[in-house]
Amino acid sequence: MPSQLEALNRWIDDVAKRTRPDHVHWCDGSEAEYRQLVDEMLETGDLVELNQDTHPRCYLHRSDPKDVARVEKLTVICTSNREDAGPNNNWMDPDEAHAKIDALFDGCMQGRTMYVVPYCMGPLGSPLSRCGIEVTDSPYVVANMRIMTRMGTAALERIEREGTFIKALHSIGELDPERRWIMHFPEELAIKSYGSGYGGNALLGKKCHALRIGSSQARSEGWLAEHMLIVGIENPRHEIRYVAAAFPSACGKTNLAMLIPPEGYQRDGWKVWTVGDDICWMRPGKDGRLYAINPEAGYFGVAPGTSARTNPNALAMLQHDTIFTNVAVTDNGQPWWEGLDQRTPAKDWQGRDHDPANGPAAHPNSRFTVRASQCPSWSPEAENDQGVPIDAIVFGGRRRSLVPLVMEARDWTHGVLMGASMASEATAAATDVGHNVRRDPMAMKPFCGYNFGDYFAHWLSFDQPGMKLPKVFHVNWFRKGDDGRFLWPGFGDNMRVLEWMLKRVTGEADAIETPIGHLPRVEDLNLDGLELADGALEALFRVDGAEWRDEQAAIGKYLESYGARLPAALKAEHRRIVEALEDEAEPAPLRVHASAS
Ligand code: SAT
Ligand code: MN
Repeated sequence: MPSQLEALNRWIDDVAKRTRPDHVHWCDGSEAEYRQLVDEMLETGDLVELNQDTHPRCYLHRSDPKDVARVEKLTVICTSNREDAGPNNNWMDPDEAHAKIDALFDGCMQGRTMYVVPYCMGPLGSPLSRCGIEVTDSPYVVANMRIMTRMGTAALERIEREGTFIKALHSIGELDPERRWIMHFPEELAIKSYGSGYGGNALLGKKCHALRIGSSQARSEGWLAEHMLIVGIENPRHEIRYVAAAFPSACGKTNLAMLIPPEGYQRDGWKVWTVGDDICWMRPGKDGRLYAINPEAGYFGVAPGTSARTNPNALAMLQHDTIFTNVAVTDNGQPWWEGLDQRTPAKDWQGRDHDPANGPAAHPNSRFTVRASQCPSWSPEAENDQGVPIDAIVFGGRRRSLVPLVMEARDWTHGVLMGASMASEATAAATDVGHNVRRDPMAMKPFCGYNFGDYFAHWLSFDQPGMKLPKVFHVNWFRKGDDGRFLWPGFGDNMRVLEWMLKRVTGEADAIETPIGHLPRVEDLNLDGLELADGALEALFRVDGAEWRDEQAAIGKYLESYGARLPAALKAEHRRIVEALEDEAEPAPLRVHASAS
C-alpha cells in the first residue's frame, strides 16, 4: 500500500477507477523527481528552456490561450444550504455538483499519469498548518506545487499522523472553457477542478484550499484565512513589527511584500522582511495577539510591471530556478515582459513572432513561480512554527479618486467595516469581472468560502476582553490627480506610510479625527527626499464630504445585500459614519493640509 492511511488509499483507488490513468505516481518531493518532471516536460514541449547561462534552471510554460486566469463564473461553493455560500459566491447543490463534474472526470486520465501530491500549507511542524492531497494529471501543476508548498514525503507523514487532509482532485481535461469547473465542498473538505491548468484554478493548495476551504475551516476553528501579504518592518533599533495587508489580485501585494525602503530610510537602518506575498493564516495566541503564518512556500507573482525600479528584490530572485508562465522571450532566450526594460522581445506569450499589433508581448496576467527563500528580503521567520505577531492590518484597493492615501480605523469594529467596504477597479487577474469598481471586502470577494455576512460576524468576534488586536488601516496608493497621473509614487515610498502606521501602533504619532477615520498630520509623515507635485499632498488626503456621503450610501446598499446575515454591529457602525458625515459641512483634513504643506 502506498500510504499507511487507509482512507487515503481508498480515495486514491476511487479516483483512479473513475479517471483511469495509465500510471499512478506518488510524489516524494525530491530534487531528483523534480528534475525528472522538468526533463519530461521539456520533451513534450510543456516547458521551454530559457537562456541557461543567464537564467539557470529557468523554464517557460505557455498555457492554452483560452486558459490564462481564474474564471470566477465557473468557481462554485457547494454547501447543502444555499444561504451558507451567500450572495458573494456561485452556489450549486453538492449532489448536483458531484454528478456534473464526476461525469467530466470519467476516463479523463487515460493515456496520462496521475500524480498524487501530498502537501502541507504552512511550516511542517506548525500547529497552524493544514495539509492536503492534490491528485492531478498535470506535471506542470506538480512542479508548481513543489515550489509553492511543502510537498512530498514529509507532508504525507504529517497527514498519516493526523489522519485528515483536504481532498483536492484536478484534471486539465480538454482545457475547454465549456467543460471547466472549479468546485469547492467545504462540508466535505474537498475540491474538484476540471478543465483548466492555470494558477489558482489548478494549483489547488493556493486559492482553493488556503482561502476558500481554509476560510470556512478557520471560521469553525476560531482563526482567520486571509488574502494578505505579511511583511516585517525593522526599525533602526532592530525591532521588527509585522504588518498583514489585503489587496485584490494584481494590486501590488508582491511589490509591497518585497519593498525596498527609500535611501534615507536605508541609511538610518530600516529593513523590510518578506514573510508572505498573498495569503495569511492568523490566530490568537495565549497573549491575545494575532499570530500569522504564510501557508505558502513560494510566490506565484504577476510578471508585467516587475522591474529594477518597482521590485529589485523580485528581479533578483527570478534569475534562477524559476518557472515563468505566459511571458515573452528575447532573441537570446531570456524571459521578458512589459515594464521590465526597453528591449523588444522576439516571441510573444503565445510563441508567435512579436508583433505589437497582437497586443502586449507578455500576457497581462503572466506569472513567475519561485521559492520564497530565493527572495533577498525573505524572512527566516516564515519558517517559525508559532507564526509572527501582527501589529497592523492594512486594507487597500485601486481607487483613482475619493479614497485618501491612508486612514486609520477608530477601533476593531470600524476596521472590520473598513475591510467590508473595500472596493477596487478590476485587474487582469480574473478574466470575467469587467472594468468597473467592484466591492471586494477584505480582498476576499473571489476567495471567501462562505457567506460574507457570517464572515463579517466572524471577524467581529475576535474583539473580546484580553485580546490585543492589531490596529486597522486603509490605504490607496492609486489616487490620481485631475491630470490623470498618480499622485503618490508608491513602491519603496510606501515605506513612509508604513512608518506612520507603526508610529500609531507605538503611540509616537497623533492623528486627525474625521468621520471616515483618523488621518495623518503632515508633520508626522516622513517626506524627506520625496518630490511631490504641487498640491499633491492636499489632493492625496482630500476628504470630500459630498462624495463620501454618496460612497457611504453605496456601501450601505451593498451591505444590505447580506440581509439577515449582516451583523447588527456592522450596520450600527455604518449608521454612525453616515450620521457623522451628515453633521459635518466639510471634514477637517482639507483645511489642515491646505495650511500645513
Ligand atoms: O491565479 S491565482 O489565483 O493564483 C493568482 C491571483 O489571482 O491572485
Ligand atoms: Mn492573490
